Amino acid sequence: MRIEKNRIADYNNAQLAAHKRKFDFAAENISNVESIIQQLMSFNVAIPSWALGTGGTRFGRFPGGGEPGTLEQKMEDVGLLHALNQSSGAISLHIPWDIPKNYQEIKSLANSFDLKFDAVNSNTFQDQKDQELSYKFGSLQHTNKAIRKQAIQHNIEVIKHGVELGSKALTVWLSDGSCYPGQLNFRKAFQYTLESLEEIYAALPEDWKVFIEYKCSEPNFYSMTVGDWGQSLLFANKLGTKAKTLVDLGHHLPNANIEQIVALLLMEGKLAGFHFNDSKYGDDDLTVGAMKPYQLFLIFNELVDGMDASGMNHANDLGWMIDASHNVKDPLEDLLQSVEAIMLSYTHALLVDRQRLSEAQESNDVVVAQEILQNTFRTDVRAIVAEARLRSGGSLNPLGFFREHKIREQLIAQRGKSTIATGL
Ligand SMILES: [Mn+2]
Repeated sequence: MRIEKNRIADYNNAQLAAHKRKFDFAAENISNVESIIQQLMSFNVAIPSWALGTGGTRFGRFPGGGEPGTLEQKMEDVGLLHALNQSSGAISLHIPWDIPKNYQEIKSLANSFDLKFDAVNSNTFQDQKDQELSYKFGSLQHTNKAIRKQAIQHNIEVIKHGVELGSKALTVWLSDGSCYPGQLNFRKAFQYTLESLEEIYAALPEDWKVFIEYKCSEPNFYSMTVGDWGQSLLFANKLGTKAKTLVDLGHHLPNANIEQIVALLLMEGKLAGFHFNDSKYGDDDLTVGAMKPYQLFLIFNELVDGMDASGMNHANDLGWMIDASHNVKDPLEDLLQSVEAIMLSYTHALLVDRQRLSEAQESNDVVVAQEILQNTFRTDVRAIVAEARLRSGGSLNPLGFFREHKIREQLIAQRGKSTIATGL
């Protein structure tokens, strides 16, 4: 299904007067509000093809109905999100869960929804039905050369799919590691992984990048071969300029200072991009900003500061993606909430008075430095984000529209109550 532009316009018109009051109030004290709105309008967050169905845990899964059963339907869902918020204009495919049958048809479908193809993702963390050799004891790190070769070949295949679609990056997340002390020789595992990554790196087209995602634990619980940003950066530095470190917010040990990690990776020119989510205990994959919105703002504060320091383009020079799971919410509603949280944090980061903050830092005025950040964070910028959506042709209230126009009910009517999104 598609949402016609005039339905969004009608919905917006009914709310326009109230919005204008809120926007005028919010914009009153922001001298550069126009340039902030322009930056918001060009900022997009990719939606992964695996986030459109109901998630679950190893204990159970409770699907809500109307889930996309095909790649085409997943793109349709991202198209719905993008129509409503005008900030979800990209999809990130997971291979082999979402292999296009006909590239031209998929590309023109993407075009019709105004979607681009973000990074493509390989999968060597599970065995596929027709797979010859098992990844039970790892893939790129495996002691058996034939298994490493199979995993390398898979990644090269993923690059080929991405080239056809117009992607510009491969994301490699490895579950490789060990569950018990003694299981693995750490140095050998690192060397095998490096050699495998070198072969994948050699297959990258000239204008491509490879994103190396790290994770502290799970599914391996004693060691992860790409376990933290240090290990990822080691690989990325050894591989070359096209290799960068990808930060997933849920992949750190508790209380890690992610904003500091981001600042240093940016300083080194080695930050690939982000997988956004939120968590309380581990890799909870909760809605972005649901638990720690202040941390999200502090991360965006470093992102904007670091990107500006090296003259980077906020919208295009890093990969922005949501990587979350939706166990008890409608996936589309959850994604709308996540994108909204990201846009709010980005707006807050754009609002920080960097001159004053820098002066406070130079003079060690700790109180003023904290005041600058917290006063910014406590500023209500929701109407500014809504204004950017309005000007882009999106809805003033995406969630409200989704509910009022019974989008999920329509998807259930079209697709049925028991469709299951592939890949979960
Ligand atoms: Mn991730």
